Amino acid sequence: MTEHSLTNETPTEQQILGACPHDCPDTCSLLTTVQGGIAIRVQGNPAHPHTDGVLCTKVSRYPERTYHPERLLHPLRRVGPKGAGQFERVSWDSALSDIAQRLQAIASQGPDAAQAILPYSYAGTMGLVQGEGMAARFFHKLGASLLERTICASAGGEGLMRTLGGKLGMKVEFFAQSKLILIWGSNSVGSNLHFWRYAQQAKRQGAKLICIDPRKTETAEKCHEHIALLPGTDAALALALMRELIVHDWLDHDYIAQHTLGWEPLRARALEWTMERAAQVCGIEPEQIQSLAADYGCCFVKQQPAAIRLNYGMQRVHGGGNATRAIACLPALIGAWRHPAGGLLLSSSGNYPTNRAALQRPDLLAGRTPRTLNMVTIGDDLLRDASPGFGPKIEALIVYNSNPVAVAPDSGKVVQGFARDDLFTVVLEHFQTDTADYADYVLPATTQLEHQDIHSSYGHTDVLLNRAAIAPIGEAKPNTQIFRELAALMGFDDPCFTDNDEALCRAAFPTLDYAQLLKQGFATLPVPDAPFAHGKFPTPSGKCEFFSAALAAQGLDGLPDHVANRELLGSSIQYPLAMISPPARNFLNSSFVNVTSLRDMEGEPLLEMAASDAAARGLDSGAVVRVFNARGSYVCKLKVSQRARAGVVNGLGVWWRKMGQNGTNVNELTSQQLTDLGRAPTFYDCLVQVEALPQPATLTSSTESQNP
Ligand SMILES: Nc1nc2c(c(=O)[nH]1)N[C@H]1C(S)=C(S)[C@@H](COP(=O)(O)OP(=O)(O)OC[C@H]3O[C@@H](n4cnc5c(=O)[nH]c(N)nc54)[C@H](O)[C@@H]3O)O[C@H]1N2
Ligand SMILES: Nc1nc2c(c(=O)[nH]1)N[C@H]1C(S)=C(S)[C@@H](COP(=O)(O)OP(=O)(O)OC[C@H]3O[C@@H](n4cnc5c(=O)[nH]c(N)nc54)[C@H](O)[C@@H]3O)O[C@H]1N2
Ligand code: SF4
Ligand SMILES: [Mo]
Repeated sequence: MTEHSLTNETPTEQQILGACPHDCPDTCSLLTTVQGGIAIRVQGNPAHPHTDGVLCTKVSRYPERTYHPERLLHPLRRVGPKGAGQFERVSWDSALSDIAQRLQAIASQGPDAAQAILPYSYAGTMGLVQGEGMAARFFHKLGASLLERTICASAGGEGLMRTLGGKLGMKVEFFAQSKLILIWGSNSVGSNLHFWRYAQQAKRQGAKLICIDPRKTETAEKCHEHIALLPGTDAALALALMRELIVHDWLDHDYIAQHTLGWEPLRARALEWTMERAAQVCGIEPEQIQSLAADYGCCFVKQQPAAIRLNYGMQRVHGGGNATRAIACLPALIGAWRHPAGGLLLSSSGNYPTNRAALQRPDLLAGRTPRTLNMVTIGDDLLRDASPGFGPKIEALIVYNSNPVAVAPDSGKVVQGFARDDLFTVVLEHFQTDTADYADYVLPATTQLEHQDIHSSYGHTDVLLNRAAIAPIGEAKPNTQIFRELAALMGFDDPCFTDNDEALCRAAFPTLDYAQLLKQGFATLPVPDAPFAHGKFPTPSGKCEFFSAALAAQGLDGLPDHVANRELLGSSIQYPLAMISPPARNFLNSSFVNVTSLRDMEGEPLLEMAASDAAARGLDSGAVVRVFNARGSYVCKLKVSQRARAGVVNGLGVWWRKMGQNGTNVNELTSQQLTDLGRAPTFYDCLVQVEALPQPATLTSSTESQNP
């Protein structure tokens, strides 16, 4: 709603409170300035302590993304071949009625036939309402296949769950008072900015910061020490660190005795990991482990708080679940949990009293148990025929809040699957993404400035309400509205399909004071300052479970161990380099890649390589290279960089394929293999080779002579 001043020509400004919708631990509180119905500025809310008036570069450019000239404004129907991006404008009525008919035709083939329909979504918005609010109701009622939403965090999540009992840990604000901070598998400066501000506060007060990351990131540069281990070797490092704590008796025996389970077997396991053995596995010097252990042990001796900010970068490998478990054992060993500023934080999302059942209504399945497909293996699954083990072939795919053609692994397969002529695909989007290019229908969705939502966070412990600041652009509709209208067309008459977004927001946290949310935009959960000071872990035993009987019962190792990468450095002559593909600072996964000012900051798709590896291949910075393995081949610019360690190349992600030199991105190279725990992807467990591409002149002529 806009107001116009009576006294002069310029419309008055209004400020609307919102929440950043992106998949980022910080979940900032937004303040959008609206003038004459136009959002002219998006700022960080100074009244929200974690946001503290500051946004990252990406989201401070939100008006540029919202009013982007390429925003999808109308429903589109495909008129060219799949992938060619040729569409014609159609009305909402004709698009939705055709989609409803197509889905109905599939669902009516038999009692479980709707399983041939698959929703595919992730965290394009983290909002509980525009996320799975109305969408899950729709798919539950339909009886569509269920989706395991595991593309990001489920190895670490499962590891944490089996050790601490939940996605719980330190409150982020207390990092400001820590004396030692291990930043482990996280590029906080780029991906967790507001945590980094607390870490900076601690640094100014004398804390030591140590970064554990194969890449020398912006964060690693600003820490006192950087341990550039090989990808997928974190458990070996953690076990050797434990051994040092044991050998020097830097152990809180009282905490271990009272609040942990499985100390004796863990001790025996850790004693197998000498510094020399771990150093060899990790590709680092034994002295680095010694020094890390001395710093961690010193906090025990001096009774100073030692904190670990673990992030998901370290769990995208075969052994990601075990590595998380090994690291999550460390704070208990030195009793770090006794202090509010000690312990570990990977995710805080387990603190929220979210009523997911009220939003998503699994009861609408009404006793049916559709199969569950894993979003990581979408490439293979789209190419599978019907079989007793798999169930029906996937006949229809509804994609929202995700860009799988760019972000899912092994994209050669993903593209082949999306290109199937007998697959009916609907994509709800803001932009014509790589995925939208393969759609039969593209439906324009509203952005966070145009719809209402409610948010939890995985980096702090506040709930945020997002109010619509402006009217929808063009004919865009909120995801919820699209699923409401589809439900009506399919004859779903349960009253829950008429709930509006306000009702959905209110249903998410029934125990919360909604009036306060409306007033200040956020509400802080009542969470104890030192959650495990007196044990009380929400595990089956109530203790920090070094040994997990639940894992052992599944035939798995009950203790954490080092589980080597599937694609282990040194194991292949053909593909001798390990490739990781962590986020670029100015993109968020594949979001923002099409925002010109941000793309200009990132330049173009790059591969960082150590000088020694480049010299061995006769390559220089600026060379156009082919990065390849048995799964595919990706062409980009080489950057010889001290950010890359020997043996490891960094292909920063996640670019849109269509902006890549040969129409691919890093995921052309990554595999669909899953992790040890949590059925998660192994993006950073990936071997490649790199070679120069023929000179630009040759490249141009060969491109010209190619048939499209
Ligand atoms: N700017 C920006 N912010 C983001 C994102 C983004 O794309 N861009 N992504 C968001 C998402 S989806 C998530 S899940 C969160 C967290 O997302 P994360 O992917 O955890 O993001 P980063 O903080 O960049 O941490 C990844 C770091 O882990 C390092 N790493 C890779 N392999 C290993 C390993 O085997 N061991 C160790 N120790 N380190 C390893 C990488 O070099 C990188 O610096 O961040 C979110 N924030
Ligand atoms: N190689 C490699 N691949 C990776 C990773 C990596 O580190 N390396 N990281 C992985 C991780 S951690 C993650 S979380 C995944 C993320 O993968 P995705 O969840 O697919 O994230 P995005 O690429 O940001 O795509 C989200 C899409 O949702 C759209 N969207 C946003 N809001 C809305 C909305 O309200 N309605 C609708 N309909 N659409 C909306 C955006 O325009 C965007 O195109 O990628 C994974 N892929
Ligand atoms: S992406 Fe993260 S840092 Fe940036 S505004 Fe959103 S929540 Fe804040
Ligand atoms: Mo993620």
